[in-house]
Amino acid sequence: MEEFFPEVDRIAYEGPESDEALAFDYYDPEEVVGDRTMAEHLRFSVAFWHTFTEDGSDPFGAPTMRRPWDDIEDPMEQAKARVRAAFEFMDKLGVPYFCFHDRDVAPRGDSLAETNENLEEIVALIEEQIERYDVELLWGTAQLFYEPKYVHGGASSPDADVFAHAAAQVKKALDVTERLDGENFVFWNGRDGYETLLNTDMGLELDNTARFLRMAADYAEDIGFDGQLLLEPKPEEPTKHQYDFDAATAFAFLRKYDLDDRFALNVEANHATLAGHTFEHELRYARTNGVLGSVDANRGDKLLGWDTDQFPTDVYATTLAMYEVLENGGLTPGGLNFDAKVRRASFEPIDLFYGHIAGMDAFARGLKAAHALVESGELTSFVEERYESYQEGIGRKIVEGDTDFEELNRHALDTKPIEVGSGRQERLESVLNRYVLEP
Ligand code: XUL
Ligand code: CO
Repeated sequence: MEEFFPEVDRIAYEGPESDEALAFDYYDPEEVVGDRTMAEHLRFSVAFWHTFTEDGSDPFGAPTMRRPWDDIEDPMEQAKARVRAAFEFMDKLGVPYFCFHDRDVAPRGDSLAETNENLEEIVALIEEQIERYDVELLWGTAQLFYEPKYVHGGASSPDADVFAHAAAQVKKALDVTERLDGENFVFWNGRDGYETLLNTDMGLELDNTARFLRMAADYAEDIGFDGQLLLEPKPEEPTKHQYDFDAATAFAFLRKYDLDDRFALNVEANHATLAGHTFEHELRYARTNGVLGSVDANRGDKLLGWDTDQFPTDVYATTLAMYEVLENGGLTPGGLNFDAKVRRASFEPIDLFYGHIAGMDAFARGLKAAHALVESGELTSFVEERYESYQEGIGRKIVEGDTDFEELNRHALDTKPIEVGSGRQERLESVLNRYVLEP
């Protein structure tokens, strides 16, 4: 068998005592945590684009990464080698899922029809690899942001021909996602936003975006795709103002256009940072509103104002994220997709393994800490007590919709003094520390 990563065997769980770097310290797929195994809780996925198409170039510098398939000149042969490498990689890593954009896996042709043919040919190979390995498709998506025609957006483009082209691309991407038994389909339409209001009809752009999503949902139904449809919020980059700014904005959009029963959200850590939120805020907002569908697991850098897409290695962040996931009852059919890339200076193929191992271990450890925290009930009992005034008396009447301003006014005039309790933030942070440090 062709080997793209001959220096790596299957990555095994060896525990924190082991000094083997190509092994998991905390991720043991079979270990049962609460009601399911770690693998079932975490549903890890490799992002095809970051792991198999990045070359380490940045606006100031040339590619730093030479991959084993880079010497293959024919674009289709190179694409096939990439796919085979991807499955070898995921198999060795023991990651059960992957995600891809249509244009990550197959080269563009001279026309949309030729591009579709290329995609079909590569998808046939992916299908074969899925059969052969224990790896499945978490989600597919259409890449509607690279080509110059998408300069003003896809669904929100001022040009109807671009809207139609974007629709054709999504149609095909849905077809192949269905063919590959994908469990979800993501819409991150990266240029659906604007640079300046001086040239923008915001109302039409929003209405058209909703029309686009509705037609996509209808088409998904027509072809029998019963996976989850997901919108991925991001506040900026590449456009200055993206319409799906954050979970709250995306949810309001879905509600306004009556799409909230068809779409859930794919929440990404780094996008939360860019929106000025914490990751757990975005997860909580989505969960509270019943639309937490899936997660792009990565990390940003608060000192940098762009989407750094780093591997998530901060155990506090993964603990708080997994707390939300557990309280959500899990993510299925969503998962934790590593929308993350190794740094430009981590250019060796082996770094791709180290990046994923670090992320998987951080989430495994976060899962255990979060599970212990949930089980202890230390946070929930505090929160319950904090709101207990709504259990009886005037509070109960408020939540039951059984009072009005006249009665509340009388209640306020009669209540003195009002005694409010401490929020105990520091105490609760030390509780959190205890679970993070000794899950
Ligand atoms: C861009 C981003 C995308 C989506 C899929 O910031 O996160 O990779 O996840 O298009
Ligand atoms: Co993403």
